[in-house]
Amino acid sequence: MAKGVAVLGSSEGVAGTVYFIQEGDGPTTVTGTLSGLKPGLHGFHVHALGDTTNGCLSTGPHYNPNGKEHGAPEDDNRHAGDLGNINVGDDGTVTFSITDSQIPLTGPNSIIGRAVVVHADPDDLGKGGHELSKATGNAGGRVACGINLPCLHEVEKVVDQRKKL
Ligand SMILES: [Cu+2]
Ligand SMILES: [Zn+2]
Repeated sequence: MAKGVAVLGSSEGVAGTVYFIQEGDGPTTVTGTLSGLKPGLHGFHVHALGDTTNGCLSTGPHYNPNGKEHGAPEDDNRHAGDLGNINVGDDGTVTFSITDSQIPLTGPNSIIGRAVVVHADPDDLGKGGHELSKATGNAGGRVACGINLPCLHEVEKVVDQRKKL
């Protein structure tokens, strides 16, 4: 079993942790809890680069190893990193579970070391008719991000400590 964890932070008060688990060659399950978000839908993606040196901007575009267009998680023509939307409640928090077959944690297309990004606006899943729909889902700014790190024992301890801060 392969595991990853991303601790998400932002300058805008968004915080949370996202876990990734994959058994063998099966789909990857993504679970998480986030807080500090505006209620409603927010685009949720794996971006190509595990680089947050310039905040979420430096995480690059949606992870797209197969050269496809932006789409919905259930589409054939989608970026591997297209995980759709998360739906934030009136209290600004969301707990979610997503199962997806295009984001393995091992092998050449592994998303370990890549970034998870939450956007300000809903992802239109490529169908909004906006000039950005087929590239980004027109999901607006990047309000929080974190790097998906391999879930080793030492990493788990650091995550637990950061949660207590
Ligand atoms: Cu994104
Ligand atoms: Zn995309």
